[in-house]
Amino acid sequence: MKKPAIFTTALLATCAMLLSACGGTNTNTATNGTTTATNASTTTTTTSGAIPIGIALAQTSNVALLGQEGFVGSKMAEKYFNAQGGINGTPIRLVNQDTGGDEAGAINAFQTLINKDKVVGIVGPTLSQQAFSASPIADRAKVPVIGPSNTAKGIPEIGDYVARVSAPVSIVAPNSVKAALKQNPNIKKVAVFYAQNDAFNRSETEIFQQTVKEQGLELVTVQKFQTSDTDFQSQATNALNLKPDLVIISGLAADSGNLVRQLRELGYKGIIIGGNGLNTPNIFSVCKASCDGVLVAQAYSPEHPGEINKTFRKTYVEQYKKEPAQFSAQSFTAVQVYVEALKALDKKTKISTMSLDKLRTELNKQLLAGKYNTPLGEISFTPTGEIVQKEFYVSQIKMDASGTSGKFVFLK
Ligand code: 1QQ
Repeated sequence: MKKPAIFTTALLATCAMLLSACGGTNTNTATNGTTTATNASTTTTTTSGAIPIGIALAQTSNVALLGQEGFVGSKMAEKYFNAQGGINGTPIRLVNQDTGGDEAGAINAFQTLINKDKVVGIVGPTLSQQAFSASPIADRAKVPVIGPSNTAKGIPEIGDYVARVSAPVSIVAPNSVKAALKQNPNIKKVAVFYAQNDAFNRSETEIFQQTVKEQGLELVTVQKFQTSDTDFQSQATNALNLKPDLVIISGLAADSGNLVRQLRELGYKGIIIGGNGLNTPNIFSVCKASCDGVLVAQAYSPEHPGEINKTFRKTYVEQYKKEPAQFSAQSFTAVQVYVEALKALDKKTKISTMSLDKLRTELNKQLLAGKYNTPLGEISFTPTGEIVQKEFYVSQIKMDASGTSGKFVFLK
């Protein structure tokens, strides 16, 4: 069976002349005779000839506190790389499908992007919890996926088509424990909290608990909660009765923010470490003044000296009047990987001559083979799709006196 070819030069020329015809039909026969699948509902893609990259992030639900930042980063990348000529002259076009906060939403978004929007690859989903359900679908369909913020153990191992630009908890999380010990070498007793209904949090807490033991600290209690919880009085009281000198929290944004606030309200004065779920300024409105002092390990620093990061940071600050967040930098990076891999592929074999199936397969091979100078620094991938990244950081939240706004201050 003949596979659908896309982006043929002939098709682009035909579409340029017959915009409405291209947008309104389901198949087009380009002048070179190849049958080209197009889709009436993705008219911009087909009429503009832009190369569609799928973005499947949480733009709604509680998880939007994390997903929106990813979305912003991907948008910035689209603008930036298209201004630089896209894929050797052909622009990219991001096709957004909101995943919401759960697995079903992520599965739907992935299926739509794969089958209806016919994207060449996907950036997403926001949570590891969603990735374990949705990414296998892309893998089976042989569509590349780059996880922009999935940090749980086992994500790249989902399949050959699944990679990530978000360094795993095993590499990132221990740094914050070491930073806490630097700030207070007298820490002995540690209380750990984690959201037990979320794959990333189960994975992160395992690393935190292991690090606590490796550092010779005493793990006095492990308290569990749900990502949907808002009241932590009983877990917080149980833990504080044991007089910990360090509290470590693995949750998502809203739940962790509320837990931080309630621990301070109950009188806890020691250091709090937040995991990756607290890695967003969006928690400031949840824990307000109580966010002050929370330590969060980072896989991105706005101060990274690379040229692309300087441009990324400057553009971001101009637009949003604050420093770029890790999730924005990671999504920008995920789009960048696609752009650079597509460019390299196109130089070897014109991608306009490839069927969509072939392009997806070749793109997957190409992206795993490349080296990229990104806002995260220089990165590459292991053959399984794990990110290889050099620099990691720890930040501390500094809230202003009113407790309404704050920032992540990077520790030296
Ligand atoms: C994961 C995470 C989340 C906190 C990212 C938004 O690290 O689910 O893996």
